[in-house]
Amino acid sequence: MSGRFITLEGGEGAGKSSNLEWLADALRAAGKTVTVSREPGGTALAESIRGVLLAPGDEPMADDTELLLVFAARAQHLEQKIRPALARGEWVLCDRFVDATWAYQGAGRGLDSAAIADLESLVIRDTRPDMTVLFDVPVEVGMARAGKRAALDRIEQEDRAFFERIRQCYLARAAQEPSRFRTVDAGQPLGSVQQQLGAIVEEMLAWP
Ligand code: Z5A
Repeated sequence: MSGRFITLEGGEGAGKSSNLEWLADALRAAGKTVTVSREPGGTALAESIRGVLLAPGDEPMADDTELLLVFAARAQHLEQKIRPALARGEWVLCDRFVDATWAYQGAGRGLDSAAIADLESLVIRDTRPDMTVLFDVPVEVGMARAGKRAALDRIEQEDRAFFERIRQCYLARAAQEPSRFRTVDAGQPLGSVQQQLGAIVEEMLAWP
């Protein structure tokens, strides 16, 4: 038995969380057993690591610490949740995965690609997404949406240039791997975004 692994990616306020359950419901309506998760997080231990990663604090977090924590959470998530669900034949829908590390730690923080690639092969091995849906939104639109929240987390407090590098990295990765990525214009109203997602769900349901 082998399930399907779908990841959702995008910058701040792109609408991943808003559409995750919509996608899960569409797949369940077609008879699929769906596990919904997120990164960093997805298990109790990985959620604890998420808390450390995102909490603003007095002590600045070193970029390498951030990178290692992201992969520590991912290792736990893969081992305890993603691989077992895929082995049961389930469809795993995950809000962010390793493309976020390339975007945030790679393009955003400017960390060494070779280090990220090494950690990627150590932790992920052959558990790769079958499809990645990129929610693309102009940075100012996404930041305005996210800014309506009560408080910004540690990473959300970065500046516009940081988020622009992230957006460009995601778009470049989508262009490099067109067979895996589907890009949604997430600057549109929710109804239009879900219309685009509907076409993507149809495509998934046609998989052999
Ligand atoms: N991170 C990392 O650095 N490295 C990694 O490897 C991984 C993650 C995996 C937590 O992720 C942080 O971890 C994240 C990257 C970093 N950075 N930060 N900060 P997260 O996914 O949990 O957090 P997030 O990206 O900040 O979530 P978000 O800003 O909430 O984005 P979203 O889930 O895509 O958006 P949303 O919550 O669905 O929507 C935001 C608001 O916009 C909300 O009020 C909606 O009602 C509204 N919205 C959504 N869609 C629309 C449309 N179409 N029109 C109008 N309004 C809309």
